[in-house]
Amino acid sequence: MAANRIDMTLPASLAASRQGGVAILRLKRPEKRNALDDETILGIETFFTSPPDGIGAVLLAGEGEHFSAGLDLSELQERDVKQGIAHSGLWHRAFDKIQFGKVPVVAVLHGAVVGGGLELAAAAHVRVAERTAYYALPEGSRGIYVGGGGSVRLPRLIGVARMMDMMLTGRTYSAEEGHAIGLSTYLAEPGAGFAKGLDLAARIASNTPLTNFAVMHALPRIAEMDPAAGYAVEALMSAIAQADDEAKARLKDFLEKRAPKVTRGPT
Ligand code: 1HE
Repeated sequence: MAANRIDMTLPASLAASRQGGVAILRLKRPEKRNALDDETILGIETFFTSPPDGIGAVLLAGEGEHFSAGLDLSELQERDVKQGIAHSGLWHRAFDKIQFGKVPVVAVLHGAVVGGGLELAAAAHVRVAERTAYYALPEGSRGIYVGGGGSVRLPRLIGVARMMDMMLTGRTYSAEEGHAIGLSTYLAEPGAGFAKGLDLAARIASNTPLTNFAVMHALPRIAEMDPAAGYAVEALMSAIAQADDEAKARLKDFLEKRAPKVTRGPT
């Protein structure tokens, strides 16, 4: 299926297109290794605040040899404390629009996925890593600290101890190591990540919106609740989802042998 342009005012460092029910957002500043300047972060916020009508998932990818080199270090001039807090707040706002936005996001990772680039990837719901991907948090050696929600999201993916190690020692994880510790849930051969991500995004877009809402918004919150509160919210969410007409139609399709069975399938 051909990609269609999306009419949205975005900075030159981002390109949006659409393929069926999937919107594709590309980091498009390969000459700077997709370093994330303020304009790009604002563009990400714009895109995820109002994704195109009718899409059911977003695919996020980077152009060039790397997913993202993180914060644009050339913009890191002398900020005072107040400006630093505001800058971090901008990243938090933009990445929250990804994690708690309207539709699930699949990120395709390749080459450097470092610093703020890793924080961006961590805000997505599914991560596909090509075998060229590598992960690092060079903030430690640059005398700075993560500011794009990394302290909140990364320990939930890989644990506090591994993030501490990455920041204190500058440790780099390969694609395979990152996969083993939970930074990705799919590995792809070099150059094959985009097609894999698009396939996954199309599958996600074919779910009912209510189920995708529950997975994006209820699941991570339930996981943070005490178990008793979690059971209560889960019961409510499950009752709401199953009462939807689309859910009833899908269950009927299965019972009347029109729906596909669960197969071992490719991973
Ligand atoms: C950049 C950036 C950047 C490249 N900000 N300009 N992130 C880092 O500490 C990672 C810094 N970057 C690197 O380690 C390397 O550039 C890469 C491993 C990612 C890629 O290496 P390579 O050899 O392919 O590219 P390069 O020659 O290093 O860079 C090409 C150009 O991109 C060059 O500019 P040019 O004008 O000399 O051509 C680089 O200066 C530029 N460039 N990375 C600005 N990050 C919310 S808090 C988050 C905190 C962080 O993210 S800290 C981590 C920052």
